[in-house]
Amino acid sequence: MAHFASAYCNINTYPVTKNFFRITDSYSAISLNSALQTHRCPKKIFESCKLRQQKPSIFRATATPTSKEIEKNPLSGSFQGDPSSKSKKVMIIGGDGYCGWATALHLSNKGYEVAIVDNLVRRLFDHQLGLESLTPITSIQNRIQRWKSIAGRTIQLYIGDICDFEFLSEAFKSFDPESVVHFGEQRSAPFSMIDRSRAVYTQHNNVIGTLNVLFAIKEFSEECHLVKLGTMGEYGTPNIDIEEGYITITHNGRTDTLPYPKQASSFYHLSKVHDSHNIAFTCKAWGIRATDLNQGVVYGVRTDETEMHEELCNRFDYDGVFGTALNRFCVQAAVGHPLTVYGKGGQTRGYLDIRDTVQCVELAIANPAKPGEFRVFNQFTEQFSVNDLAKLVTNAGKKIGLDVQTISVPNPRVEAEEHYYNAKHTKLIELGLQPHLLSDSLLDSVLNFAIKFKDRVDAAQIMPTVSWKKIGAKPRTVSV
Ligand code: NAD
Ligand code: USQ
Repeated sequence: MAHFASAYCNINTYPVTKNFFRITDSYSAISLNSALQTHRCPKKIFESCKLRQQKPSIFRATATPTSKEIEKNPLSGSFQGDPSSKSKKVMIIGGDGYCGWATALHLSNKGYEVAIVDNLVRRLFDHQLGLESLTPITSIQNRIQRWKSIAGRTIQLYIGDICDFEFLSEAFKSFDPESVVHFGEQRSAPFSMIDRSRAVYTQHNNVIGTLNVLFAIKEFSEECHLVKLGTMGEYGTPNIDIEEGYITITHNGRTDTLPYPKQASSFYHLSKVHDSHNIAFTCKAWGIRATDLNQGVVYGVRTDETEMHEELCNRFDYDGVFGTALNRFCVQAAVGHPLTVYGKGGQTRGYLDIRDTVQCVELAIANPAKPGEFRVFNQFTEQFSVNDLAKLVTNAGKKIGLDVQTISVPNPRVEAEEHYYNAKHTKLIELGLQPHLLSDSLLDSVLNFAIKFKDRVDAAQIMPTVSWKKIGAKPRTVSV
Protein backbone atom coordinates (compact mmCIF):
# COMPACT_ATOMS: atom_id res chain seq x y z
CA MET A 1 0.00 0.00 0.00
CA ALA A 2 1.36 3.37 -0.90
CA HIS A 3 1.32 5.99 1.81
CA PHE A 4 1.31 9.56 0.81
CA ALA A 5 1.06 13.14 1.83
CA SER A 6 -0.37 15.84 -0.34
CA ALA A 7 1.85 18.78 -0.96
CA TYR A 8 -0.82 21.27 -1.63
CA CYS A 9 0.74 24.31 -0.06
CA ASN A 10 -0.59 26.38 2.71
CA ILE A 11 -4.21 25.60 3.40
CA ASN A 12 -4.65 29.15 4.62
CA THR A 13 -2.72 31.51 2.49
CA TYR A 14 -1.06 29.93 -0.51
CA PRO A 15 -2.79 29.97 -3.88
CA VAL A 16 -4.48 26.86 -5.19
CA THR A 17 -2.06 24.61 -6.99
CA LYS A 18 -2.26 21.37 -8.85
CA ASN A 19 1.05 20.24 -7.44
CA PHE A 20 0.70 16.92 -5.79
CA PHE A 21 3.26 14.37 -4.89
CA ARG A 22 3.36 11.03 -3.29
CA ILE A 23 5.70 10.10 -0.54
CA THR A 24 5.65 6.39 -1.10
CA ASP A 25 8.91 5.05 0.21
CA SER A 26 12.52 6.06 0.10
CA TYR A 27 12.91 5.28 -3.54
CA SER A 28 9.95 6.80 -5.25
CA ALA A 29 9.45 10.41 -4.38
CA ILE A 30 9.86 11.40 -8.00
CA SER A 31 7.50 14.34 -8.10
CA LEU A 32 8.62 15.34 -4.62
CA ASN A 33 11.58 17.13 -6.17
CA SER A 34 9.49 19.33 -8.37
CA ALA A 35 7.03 20.06 -5.60
CA LEU A 36 9.80 21.05 -3.25
CA GLN A 37 11.49 23.16 -5.89
CA THR A 38 8.21 24.87 -6.76
CA HIS A 39 7.77 25.94 -3.17
CA ARG A 40 11.34 27.03 -2.72
CA CYS A 41 12.03 24.43 -0.09
CA PRO A 42 15.07 25.33 2.01
CA LYS A 43 18.10 23.58 0.54
CA LYS A 44 18.70 21.40 3.60
CA ILE A 45 15.19 19.95 3.57
CA PHE A 46 15.27 19.54 -0.16
CA GLU A 47 18.56 17.64 0.02
CA SER A 48 17.27 15.48 2.87
CA CYS A 49 14.09 14.63 1.02
CA LYS A 50 16.02 13.80 -2.13
CA LEU A 51 17.79 11.19 -0.08
CA ARG A 52 14.52 9.29 0.14
CA GLN A 53 15.05 8.27 -3.47
CA GLN A 54 18.37 6.68 -2.73
CA LYS A 55 19.39 3.56 -0.91
CA PRO A 56 19.17 3.77 2.87
CA SER A 57 21.28 6.68 4.00
CA ILE A 58 23.24 6.30 7.14
CA PHE A 59 24.98 9.36 8.47
CA ARG A 60 27.33 8.76 11.29
CA ALA A 61 29.39 11.14 13.28
CA THR A 62 32.61 10.02 14.87
CA ALA A 63 32.79 7.74 17.87
CA THR A 64 32.06 8.86 21.42
CA PRO A 65 34.74 11.36 22.48
CA THR A 66 37.61 10.44 24.70
CA SER A 67 37.77 11.67 28.29
CA LYS A 68 40.50 14.07 27.09
CA GLU A 69 38.09 15.63 24.59
CA ILE A 70 35.45 16.02 27.29
CA GLU A 71 37.98 17.54 29.69
CA LYS A 72 38.95 20.17 27.09
CA ASN A 73 35.35 21.22 26.72
CA PRO A 74 34.32 24.25 28.78
CA LEU A 75 30.86 22.79 29.39
CA SER A 76 32.00 19.31 30.21
CA GLY A 77 31.12 20.00 33.83
CA SER A 78 27.48 19.75 32.78
CA PHE A 79 27.91 16.21 31.51
CA GLN A 80 25.85 14.10 33.84
CA GLY A 81 26.84 10.69 32.57
CA ASP A 82 26.30 7.77 34.85
CA PRO A 83 29.02 5.19 34.19
CA SER A 84 26.59 2.30 34.65
CA SER A 85 24.41 3.55 31.81
CA LYS A 86 27.24 4.53 29.47
CA SER A 87 27.04 1.40 27.41
CA LYS A 88 23.27 1.68 26.92
CA LYS A 89 22.45 2.24 23.30
CA VAL A 90 19.21 4.09 22.64
CA MET A 91 17.70 4.63 19.20
CA ILE A 92 15.40 7.64 19.11
CA ILE A 93 12.98 7.50 16.22
CA GLY A 94 11.60 10.97 15.52
CA GLY A 95 14.63 12.53 17.25
CA ASP A 96 14.44 15.72 15.16
CA GLY A 97 10.96 16.55 16.54
CA TYR A 98 9.77 18.47 19.59
CA CYS A 99 9.84 15.65 22.17
CA GLY A 100 12.49 13.60 20.36
CA TRP A 101 15.17 16.31 20.13
CA ALA A 102 14.87 17.23 23.81
CA THR A 103 15.02 13.52 24.73
CA ALA A 104 18.00 12.76 22.48
CA LEU A 105 20.05 15.54 24.11
CA HIS A 106 18.94 14.60 27.60
CA LEU A 107 19.86 10.93 27.21
CA SER A 108 23.14 11.78 25.48
CA ASN A 109 23.96 14.11 28.37
CA LYS A 110 23.18 11.30 30.80
CA GLY A 111 25.76 9.07 29.18
CA TYR A 112 23.59 6.97 26.88
CA GLU A 113 24.88 6.24 23.39
CA VAL A 114 22.22 7.83 21.22
CA ALA A 115 21.22 7.44 17.57
CA ILE A 116 18.52 9.55 15.97
CA VAL A 117 16.37 8.08 13.21
CA ASP A 118 14.21 10.61 11.39
CA ASN A 119 13.03 11.26 7.83
CA LEU A 120 12.58 15.00 8.52
CA VAL A 121 9.02 14.80 7.22
CA ARG A 122 7.87 17.13 9.95
CA ARG A 123 10.01 19.93 8.50
CA LEU A 124 8.41 19.13 5.15
CA PHE A 125 4.85 19.37 6.57
CA ASP A 126 5.69 22.84 7.89
CA HIS A 127 6.93 23.80 4.49
CA GLN A 128 3.87 22.42 2.73
CA LEU A 129 1.47 24.20 5.05
CA GLY A 130 3.47 27.44 5.23
CA LEU A 131 4.08 27.03 8.97
CA GLU A 132 7.16 27.79 10.99
CA SER A 133 8.27 27.06 14.51
CA LEU A 134 8.14 30.14 16.77
CA THR A 135 11.78 29.46 17.49
CA PRO A 136 14.35 29.37 14.70
CA ILE A 137 15.65 25.80 14.41
CA THR A 138 18.74 24.80 12.55
CA SER A 139 19.24 21.60 10.52
CA ILE A 140 19.54 18.29 12.33
CA GLN A 141 23.13 18.01 11.08
CA ASN A 142 24.05 21.39 12.61
CA ARG A 143 22.23 20.52 15.81
CA ILE A 144 24.23 17.34 16.24
CA GLN A 145 27.53 19.01 15.38
CA ARG A 146 26.80 21.80 17.84
CA TRP A 147 25.98 19.28 20.55
CA LYS A 148 29.29 17.51 19.95
CA SER A 149 31.22 20.76 20.15
CA ILE A 150 29.46 21.75 23.38
CA ALA A 151 29.06 18.53 25.30
CA GLY A 152 31.68 16.40 23.62
CA ARG A 153 29.05 13.75 22.97
CA THR A 154 28.35 12.06 19.66
CA ILE A 155 24.81 11.44 18.43
CA GLN A 156 24.57 9.16 15.42
CA LEU A 157 22.13 10.09 12.70
CA TYR A 158 20.14 7.85 10.37
CA ILE A 159 18.04 9.81 7.90
CA GLY A 160 15.21 7.75 6.50
CA ASP A 161 11.63 6.61 6.70
CA ILE A 162 10.74 3.84 9.15
CA CYS A 163 7.96 2.77 6.78
CA ASP A 164 10.82 1.61 4.55
CA PHE A 165 11.80 -1.67 6.20
CA GLU A 166 15.06 -1.96 4.30
CA PHE A 167 16.22 1.37 5.69
CA LEU A 168 15.07 0.51 9.20
CA SER A 169 16.79 -2.90 9.06
CA GLU A 170 20.09 -1.26 8.09
CA ALA A 171 19.77 1.22 10.93
CA PHE A 172 19.01 -1.57 13.43
CA LYS A 173 21.84 -3.82 12.26
CA SER A 174 24.30 -0.96 12.26
CA PHE A 175 23.39 0.60 15.63
CA ASP A 176 22.16 -2.50 17.48
CA PRO A 177 20.01 -0.64 20.05
CA GLU A 178 19.21 -1.89 23.54
CA SER A 179 16.21 0.46 23.73
CA VAL A 180 14.17 2.10 21.01
CA VAL A 181 12.19 5.22 21.86
CA HIS A 182 9.59 5.69 19.15
CA PHE A 183 8.40 9.30 18.69
CA GLY A 184 8.42 9.10 14.88
CA GLU A 185 4.81 9.59 13.90
CA GLN A 186 2.51 12.19 12.35
CA ARG A 187 1.26 13.56 15.64
CA SER A 188 -1.28 16.28 14.89
CA ALA A 189 -4.99 15.52 15.25
CA PRO A 190 -5.96 18.49 13.01
CA PHE A 191 -3.45 17.42 10.32
CA SER A 192 -5.09 13.98 10.23
CA MET A 193 -8.49 15.64 9.77
CA ILE A 194 -7.57 17.97 6.83
CA ASP A 195 -8.70 15.59 4.11
CA ARG A 196 -8.77 11.92 3.12
CA SER A 197 -5.17 11.89 1.94
CA ARG A 198 -3.86 13.25 5.26
CA ALA A 199 -6.04 10.78 7.18
CA VAL A 200 -4.65 7.90 5.11
CA TYR A 201 -1.10 9.22 5.36
CA THR A 202 -1.35 9.52 9.15
CA GLN A 203 -2.67 6.03 9.70
CA HIS A 204 -0.28 4.46 7.22
CA ASN A 205 2.76 6.32 8.50
CA ASN A 206 2.01 5.63 12.14
CA VAL A 207 0.66 2.09 12.02
CA ILE A 208 3.05 0.69 9.41
CA GLY A 209 6.02 2.55 10.91
CA THR A 210 5.33 0.98 14.31
CA LEU A 211 4.73 -2.43 12.78
CA ASN A 212 8.11 -2.18 11.05
CA VAL A 213 9.77 -1.28 14.35
CA LEU A 214 8.21 -4.38 15.93
CA PHE A 215 9.46 -6.57 13.08
CA ALA A 216 12.92 -5.00 13.28
CA ILE A 217 13.10 -5.78 17.01
CA LYS A 218 12.00 -9.37 16.36
CA GLU A 219 14.49 -9.86 13.54
CA PHE A 220 17.55 -8.03 14.81
CA SER A 221 17.36 -7.16 18.53
CA GLU A 222 15.01 -9.50 20.35
CA GLU A 223 16.08 -8.20 23.77
CA CYS A 224 15.54 -4.57 22.79
CA HIS A 225 13.00 -2.65 24.91
CA LEU A 226 10.47 -0.64 22.91
CA VAL A 227 9.40 2.63 24.53
CA LYS A 228 6.53 3.84 22.38
CA LEU A 229 4.87 7.23 22.62
CA GLY A 230 1.14 6.71 22.83
CA THR A 231 -1.37 9.31 23.90
CA MET A 232 -3.90 9.92 26.66
CA GLY A 233 -6.32 10.65 23.81
CA GLU A 234 -6.56 6.90 23.17
CA TYR A 235 -8.92 6.67 26.15
CA GLY A 236 -11.19 9.55 25.15
CA THR A 237 -13.28 11.07 27.93
CA PRO A 238 -15.22 8.22 29.61
CA ASN A 239 -17.57 8.93 32.51
CA ILE A 240 -15.46 6.77 34.84
CA ASP A 241 -11.87 7.03 36.12
CA ILE A 242 -9.17 6.27 33.54
CA GLU A 243 -6.74 3.56 34.66
CA GLU A 244 -3.19 3.02 33.43
CA GLY A 245 -3.75 0.77 30.47
CA TYR A 246 -5.86 -1.96 32.04
CA ILE A 247 -9.14 -2.24 33.94
CA THR A 248 -10.44 -5.13 36.04
CA ILE A 249 -14.05 -5.89 35.14
CA THR A 250 -16.52 -8.30 36.70
CA HIS A 251 -19.17 -9.31 34.18
CA ASN A 252 -21.87 -11.94 34.74
CA GLY A 253 -20.01 -13.19 37.77
CA ARG A 254 -16.60 -13.55 36.06
CA THR A 255 -13.64 -11.22 36.51
CA ASP A 256 -10.81 -10.32 34.15
CA THR A 257 -8.21 -7.60 33.74
CA LEU A 258 -8.60 -6.20 30.23
CA PRO A 259 -7.15 -3.38 28.13
CA TYR A 260 -8.89 -0.15 29.12
CA PRO A 261 -11.56 0.76 26.50
CA LYS A 262 -10.36 3.11 23.77
CA GLN A 263 -12.47 5.95 22.37
CA ALA A 264 -10.16 8.08 20.27
CA SER A 265 -11.50 11.17 18.56
CA SER A 266 -9.39 11.85 15.47
CA PHE A 267 -7.77 9.73 12.78
CA TYR A 268 -4.45 10.55 14.47
CA HIS A 269 -5.58 9.40 17.91
CA LEU A 270 -7.06 6.28 16.31
CA SER A 271 -3.68 5.43 14.75
CA LYS A 272 -2.26 5.31 18.29
CA VAL A 273 -4.98 2.90 19.38
CA HIS A 274 -4.07 0.57 16.56
CA ASP A 275 -0.36 0.87 17.42
CA SER A 276 -1.15 -0.14 21.00
CA HIS A 277 -3.05 -3.21 19.82
CA ASN A 278 -0.21 -4.26 17.51
CA ILE A 279 2.37 -3.81 20.23
CA ALA A 280 0.28 -5.72 22.81
CA PHE A 281 -0.16 -8.56 20.34
CA THR A 282 3.54 -8.86 19.51
CA CYS A 283 4.48 -8.81 23.21
CA LYS A 284 2.22 -11.83 23.63
CA ALA A 285 3.10 -13.58 20.39
CA TRP A 286 6.84 -12.91 20.13
CA GLY A 287 7.84 -12.00 23.68
CA ILE A 288 8.70 -8.40 22.83
CA ARG A 289 9.19 -6.12 25.84
CA ALA A 290 7.35 -2.80 25.48
CA THR A 291 6.23 0.29 27.36
CA ASP A 292 3.41 2.39 25.92
CA LEU A 293 3.72 5.92 27.28
CA ASN A 294 0.25 7.43 27.04
CA GLN A 295 1.41 10.99 27.09
CA GLY A 296 -0.79 14.02 27.74
CA VAL A 297 -0.37 17.39 26.03
CA VAL A 298 3.22 18.67 26.33
CA TYR A 299 4.06 22.33 27.00
CA GLY A 300 7.20 24.43 27.33
CA VAL A 301 10.33 24.49 25.28
CA ARG A 302 13.42 24.71 27.45
CA THR A 303 15.32 21.74 28.78
CA ASP A 304 18.75 21.86 30.43
CA GLU A 305 20.43 20.78 27.22
CA THR A 306 18.51 22.82 24.63
CA GLU A 307 19.38 25.94 26.64
CA MET A 308 23.11 25.41 26.20
CA HIS A 309 23.28 27.03 22.75
CA GLU A 310 20.88 28.75 20.34
CA GLU A 311 21.56 26.05 17.74
CA LEU A 312 20.26 23.45 20.17
CA CYS A 313 16.95 25.30 20.55
CA ASN A 314 13.85 23.14 20.24
CA ARG A 315 10.90 23.76 17.94
CA PHE A 316 7.79 25.48 19.37
CA ASP A 317 4.55 25.20 17.41
CA TYR A 318 1.77 27.72 17.89
CA ASP A 319 -0.25 27.34 14.66
CA GLY A 320 -3.75 25.86 14.41
CA VAL A 321 -2.52 22.53 13.04
CA PHE A 322 0.54 21.55 15.12
CA GLY A 323 0.36 24.00 18.03
CA THR A 324 -1.01 22.53 21.26
CA ALA A 325 -3.28 24.30 23.74
CA LEU A 326 -1.01 25.84 26.37
CA ASN A 327 1.86 26.64 24.00
CA ARG A 328 -0.63 28.31 21.67
CA PHE A 329 -2.18 30.34 24.49
CA CYS A 330 1.22 31.66 25.59
CA VAL A 331 2.03 32.83 22.05
CA GLN A 332 -1.46 34.30 21.63
CA ALA A 333 -1.04 36.25 24.87
CA ALA A 334 2.39 37.47 23.77
CA VAL A 335 1.09 38.93 20.49
CA GLY A 336 -2.19 40.30 21.86
CA HIS A 337 -4.41 37.72 20.12
CA PRO A 338 -7.40 36.60 22.21
CA LEU A 339 -6.99 33.10 23.62
CA THR A 340 -8.82 30.65 21.37
CA VAL A 341 -10.99 28.52 23.65
CA TYR A 342 -12.83 26.00 21.46
CA GLY A 343 -16.52 25.69 22.35
CA LYS A 344 -17.41 25.69 26.05
CA GLY A 345 -13.80 25.12 27.16
CA GLY A 346 -14.58 22.34 29.63
CA GLN A 347 -12.39 19.90 27.62
CA THR A 348 -10.05 18.46 30.23
CA ARG A 349 -6.77 16.73 29.45
CA GLY A 350 -3.54 15.68 31.17
CA TYR A 351 -0.59 18.07 30.66
CA LEU A 352 3.14 17.92 31.32
CA ASP A 353 6.25 20.05 31.00
CA ILE A 354 8.68 18.95 28.27
CA ARG A 355 11.30 18.56 31.02
CA ASP A 356 9.09 15.81 32.43
CA THR A 357 8.75 14.13 29.03
CA VAL A 358 12.50 13.59 28.94
CA GLN A 359 12.55 12.40 32.56
CA CYS A 360 9.72 9.92 31.94
CA VAL A 361 11.44 8.42 28.92
CA GLU A 362 14.67 8.07 30.87
CA LEU A 363 12.80 6.32 33.71
CA ALA A 364 11.11 3.94 31.29
CA ILE A 365 14.45 3.01 29.71
CA ALA A 366 16.23 2.61 33.02
CA ASN A 367 13.45 0.29 34.29
CA PRO A 368 12.65 -1.84 31.25
CA ALA A 369 9.59 -4.01 30.78
CA LYS A 370 10.15 -7.74 31.09
CA PRO A 371 10.22 -9.95 27.99
CA GLY A 372 6.63 -10.42 26.83
CA GLU A 373 5.35 -7.60 29.02
CA PHE A 374 3.19 -4.82 27.54
CA ARG A 375 3.34 -2.02 30.11
CA VAL A 376 1.23 1.12 29.93
CA PHE A 377 2.08 4.32 31.83
CA ASN A 378 -0.09 7.42 31.76
CA GLN A 379 2.48 10.16 31.21
CA PHE A 380 1.22 13.50 32.49
CA THR A 381 1.50 15.43 35.73
CA GLU A 382 -1.62 17.63 36.04
CA GLN A 383 -5.13 17.89 34.57
CA PHE A 384 -6.57 21.16 33.28
CA SER A 385 -9.60 22.20 31.32
CA VAL A 386 -9.09 24.61 28.44
CA ASN A 387 -10.87 27.27 30.54
CA ASP A 388 -8.42 26.60 33.41
CA LEU A 389 -5.51 27.16 31.02
CA ALA A 390 -7.02 30.38 29.69
CA LYS A 391 -7.42 31.70 33.26
CA LEU A 392 -3.88 30.74 34.22
CA VAL A 393 -2.40 32.43 31.15
CA THR A 394 -4.59 35.53 31.63
CA ASN A 395 -3.40 35.92 35.23
CA ALA A 396 0.23 35.23 34.43
CA GLY A 397 0.00 37.70 31.51
CA LYS A 398 -1.41 40.43 33.75
CA LYS A 399 1.54 40.09 36.10
CA ILE A 400 3.94 40.94 33.29
CA GLY A 401 1.77 43.74 31.90
CA LEU A 402 -0.11 41.90 29.14
CA ASP A 403 -3.80 42.56 28.55
CA VAL A 404 -5.02 39.04 27.76
CA GLN A 405 -8.51 38.49 26.34
CA THR A 406 -10.29 35.21 25.61
CA ILE A 407 -12.73 34.35 22.83
CA SER A 408 -14.91 31.30 22.42
CA VAL A 409 -14.26 29.88 18.97
CA PRO A 410 -16.88 27.53 17.48
CA ASN A 411 -15.34 24.15 18.18
CA PRO A 412 -13.73 22.80 14.99
CA ARG A 413 -13.52 19.33 16.60
CA VAL A 414 -16.08 16.77 17.63
CA GLU A 415 -15.44 16.26 21.34
CA ALA A 416 -17.20 16.55 24.69
CA GLU A 417 -16.96 20.14 25.95
CA GLU A 418 -18.14 19.41 29.50
CA HIS A 419 -17.28 16.04 30.97
CA TYR A 420 -15.92 14.01 33.87
CA TYR A 421 -12.16 13.41 33.74
CA ASN A 422 -10.00 11.67 36.30
CA ALA A 423 -7.01 9.79 34.92
CA LYS A 424 -4.57 7.80 37.06
CA HIS A 425 -0.89 8.65 36.65
CA THR A 426 1.04 7.02 39.46
CA LYS A 427 3.33 4.52 37.77
CA LEU A 428 5.97 7.01 36.61
CA ILE A 429 5.87 8.77 39.98
CA GLU A 430 6.52 5.37 41.61
CA LEU A 431 9.57 5.00 39.35
CA GLY A 432 10.89 8.36 40.59
CA LEU A 433 9.41 11.09 38.37
CA GLN A 434 9.80 14.50 40.00
CA PRO A 435 7.23 16.65 38.22
CA HIS A 436 7.70 20.28 37.20
CA LEU A 437 4.20 21.53 37.98
CA LEU A 438 2.67 24.49 36.16
CA SER A 439 3.49 27.37 38.49
CA ASP A 440 3.25 31.11 37.93
CA SER A 441 6.99 31.33 37.44
CA LEU A 442 6.95 28.61 34.84
CA LEU A 443 4.13 30.31 32.94
CA ASP A 444 6.08 33.59 33.20
CA SER A 445 9.06 31.93 31.63
CA VAL A 446 7.07 30.40 28.73
CA LEU A 447 5.30 33.74 28.21
CA ASN A 448 8.59 35.64 28.23
CA PHE A 449 9.99 33.12 25.80
CA ALA A 450 7.02 33.72 23.49
CA ILE A 451 7.51 37.49 23.83
CA LYS A 452 11.18 37.13 22.90
CA PHE A 453 10.22 35.58 19.55
CA LYS A 454 6.92 37.39 18.93
CA ASP A 455 8.17 39.11 15.78
CA ARG A 456 8.33 35.67 14.17
CA VAL A 457 4.63 35.00 14.75
CA ASP A 458 2.42 34.78 11.66
CA ALA A 459 -0.97 35.87 13.01
CA ALA A 460 -2.70 34.23 10.03
CA GLN A 461 -1.72 30.81 11.42
CA ILE A 462 -3.38 31.22 14.80
CA MET A 463 -7.06 30.51 14.18
CA PRO A 464 -8.05 26.87 13.58
CA THR A 465 -8.75 26.01 9.94
CA VAL A 466 -9.42 22.28 10.09
CA SER A 467 -12.95 21.09 10.82
CA TRP A 468 -13.70 17.52 11.92
CA LYS A 469 -17.10 17.69 10.25
CA LYS A 470 -16.00 19.26 6.97
CA ILE A 471 -13.28 16.69 6.21
CA GLY A 472 -13.87 15.25 2.78
CA ALA A 473 -12.34 12.90 0.26
CA LYS A 474 -11.48 15.82 -2.00
CA PRO A 475 -7.90 17.01 -1.58
CA ARG A 476 -7.87 20.17 0.47
CA THR A 477 -5.90 22.85 -1.32
CA VAL A 478 -7.45 26.10 -0.17
CA SER A 479 -8.50 27.74 3.04
CA VAL A 480 -12.01 27.25 4.34
P1 NAD B 1 6.99 16.10 16.08
O1 NAD B 1 6.12 16.16 14.89
O2 NAD B 1 7.64 17.34 16.56
O3 NAD B 1 8.13 15.00 15.87
C1 NAD B 1 7.91 13.77 15.23
C2 NAD B 1 9.19 13.42 14.47
O4 NAD B 1 9.00 12.14 13.85
C3 NAD B 1 9.49 14.42 13.36
O5 NAD B 1 10.83 14.86 13.44
C4 NAD B 1 9.23 13.63 12.07
O6 NAD B 1 10.05 14.05 11.01
C5 NAD B 1 9.50 12.20 12.52
N1 NAD B 1 8.78 11.18 11.74
C6 NAD B 1 7.46 11.12 11.47
N2 NAD B 1 7.18 10.06 10.69
C7 NAD B 1 8.36 9.42 10.47
C8 NAD B 1 8.74 8.27 9.73
N3 NAD B 1 7.85 7.55 9.04
N4 NAD B 1 10.04 7.90 9.72
C9 NAD B 1 10.97 8.61 10.40
N5 NAD B 1 10.67 9.72 11.12
C10 NAD B 1 9.38 10.12 11.15
O7 NAD B 1 6.10 15.44 17.25
P2 NAD B 1 6.31 15.50 18.82
O8 NAD B 1 5.45 16.57 19.36
O9 NAD B 1 7.74 15.47 19.15
O10 NAD B 1 5.64 14.12 19.24
C11 NAD B 1 6.45 12.95 19.32
C12 NAD B 1 5.60 11.77 19.72
O11 NAD B 1 5.00 12.02 20.98
C13 NAD B 1 4.46 11.47 18.75
O12 NAD B 1 4.35 10.07 18.61
C14 NAD B 1 3.24 12.02 19.43
O13 NAD B 1 2.11 11.29 19.07
C15 NAD B 1 3.58 11.84 20.90
N6 NAD B 1 2.92 12.85 21.74
C16 NAD B 1 3.18 14.18 21.59
C17 NAD B 1 2.53 15.12 22.40
C18 NAD B 1 2.74 16.60 22.27
O14 NAD B 1 2.05 17.36 22.98
N7 NAD B 1 3.67 17.07 21.44
C19 NAD B 1 1.64 14.65 23.38
C20 NAD B 1 1.41 13.28 23.50
C21 NAD B 1 2.06 12.38 22.68
N1 USQ C 1 -7.98 23.52 22.24
C1 USQ C 1 -8.60 24.74 22.40
N2 USQ C 1 -8.04 25.83 21.82
C2 USQ C 1 -6.88 25.76 21.09
C3 USQ C 1 -6.25 24.50 20.94
C4 USQ C 1 -6.83 23.40 21.52
O1 USQ C 1 -9.65 24.86 23.06
O2 USQ C 1 -6.43 26.79 20.57
C5 USQ C 1 -8.56 22.33 22.88
C6 USQ C 1 -8.87 21.18 21.93
O3 USQ C 1 -10.15 21.30 21.37
C7 USQ C 1 -8.71 19.98 22.84
C8 USQ C 1 -7.66 20.41 23.85
O4 USQ C 1 -7.57 21.82 23.77
O5 USQ C 1 -9.90 19.75 23.54
C9 USQ C 1 -6.28 19.82 23.55
O6 USQ C 1 -5.95 20.12 22.22
P1 USQ C 1 -4.43 20.19 21.74
O7 USQ C 1 -4.41 20.71 20.34
O8 USQ C 1 -3.60 20.86 22.74
O9 USQ C 1 -4.01 18.64 21.82
P2 USQ C 1 -4.43 17.40 20.95
O10 USQ C 1 -5.03 17.75 19.65
O11 USQ C 1 -5.19 16.46 21.84
O12 USQ C 1 -3.03 16.75 20.61
C10 USQ C 1 -1.84 16.96 21.37
C11 USQ C 1 -0.68 16.46 20.53
C12 USQ C 1 -0.86 14.97 20.28
C13 USQ C 1 -1.03 14.24 21.59
C14 USQ C 1 -2.16 14.83 22.43
C15 USQ C 1 -2.21 14.27 23.84
O13 USQ C 1 -0.62 17.17 19.30
O14 USQ C 1 0.29 14.48 19.60
O15 USQ C 1 -1.29 12.89 21.36
O16 USQ C 1 -1.92 16.25 22.59
S1 USQ C 1 -3.84 14.08 24.42
O17 USQ C 1 -4.54 15.35 24.27
O18 USQ C 1 -3.77 13.65 25.78
O19 USQ C 1 -4.46 13.10 23.54
